[in-house]
Amino acid sequence: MNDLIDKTTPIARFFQYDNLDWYRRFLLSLRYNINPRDYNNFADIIAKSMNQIHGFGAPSYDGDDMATLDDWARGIRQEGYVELGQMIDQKSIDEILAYLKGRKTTYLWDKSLPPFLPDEAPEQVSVASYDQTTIAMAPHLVRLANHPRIISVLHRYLGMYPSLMSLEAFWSFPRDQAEHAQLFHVDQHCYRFCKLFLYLTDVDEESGPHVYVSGSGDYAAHGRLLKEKSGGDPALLAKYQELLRKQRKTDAEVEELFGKDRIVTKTGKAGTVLLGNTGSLHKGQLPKSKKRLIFSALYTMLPTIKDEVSITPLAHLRDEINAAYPGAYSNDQIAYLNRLVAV
Ligand SMILES: O=C(O)CCC(=O)C(=O)O
Ligand SMILES: [Fe+2]
Repeated sequence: MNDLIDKTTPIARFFQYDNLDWYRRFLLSLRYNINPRDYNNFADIIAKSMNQIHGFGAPSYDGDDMATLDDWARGIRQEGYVELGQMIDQKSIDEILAYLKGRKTTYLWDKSLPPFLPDEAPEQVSVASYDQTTIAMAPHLVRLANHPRIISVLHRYLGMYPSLMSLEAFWSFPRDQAEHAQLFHVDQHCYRFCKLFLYLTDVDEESGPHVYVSGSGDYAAHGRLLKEKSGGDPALLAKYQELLRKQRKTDAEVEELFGKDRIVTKTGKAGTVLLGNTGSLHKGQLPKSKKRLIFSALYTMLPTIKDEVSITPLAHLRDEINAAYPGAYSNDQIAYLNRLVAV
């Protein structure tokens, strides 16, 4: 089939139909060539295709909050975030904190800095993060990330079975200057995706609550907003377009464009769970006087392709999920759900 191709040229290997690297490149360039305002349509196409390929039905969840599941999924679609309340009790929080005690962290935004204990974080470190293996082996966390209530909401929201793509847990410290994810930004993990956030410490205004801009994840609505805000003034339109494009935005810029009313600050007791489309504008507010520990799990439709996958062997996981949520999943579903973080 490839006889006509000069196999000595560097490009030749890409003509081979079984070249995985070619598909990888194709999917990645597709990602960057699709305009974000078309993500929703494309996500529907992916969901349909994946459902055909995998043939998974919805997780069989029979909690007494079935109607609420639809409301939550709609909330993620429309506002971007929903709060699921306290899903982990204090005893479990204490067990997680006891497990993490004495384990080292790294500076989330400069991995060249050697690991340190969170209590001994250097002054320039604003956010200290545990590695994914440490988090995957912690008590309760992966089990929570597999909770049928959460998976059922995400199944409704994504239109297909979610994949857990990564696990994070990090301390944010009171410092002088907000940086990186402490400034308003949007994440771009997939055509449609969602993050679970679990507060592991009590979070009030002093301890860096998570903040998001309601409805800002609806990219198709941005055109209308820009038109409305600029009132037909081309210079103003250009200014707001540029502002939307910027990777990080100041609080003042976000207030000017979206209005103060749409900015939502999520305080909550340890154990509080949020589900959020972090394709919405969001940030972790810089803590004022108290440090904050948060766990997050990222769920996508597809592997993110460009991000590295870190897989932890967790031999007990299937039994643990089956025991915690009897009848909720088939073993294939458990394997699929966790395949990018654990085997
Ligand atoms: O620290 C936070 O609350 C926000 C972190 C963030 O931007 C994210 O996890 O996507
Ligand atoms: Fe983010």
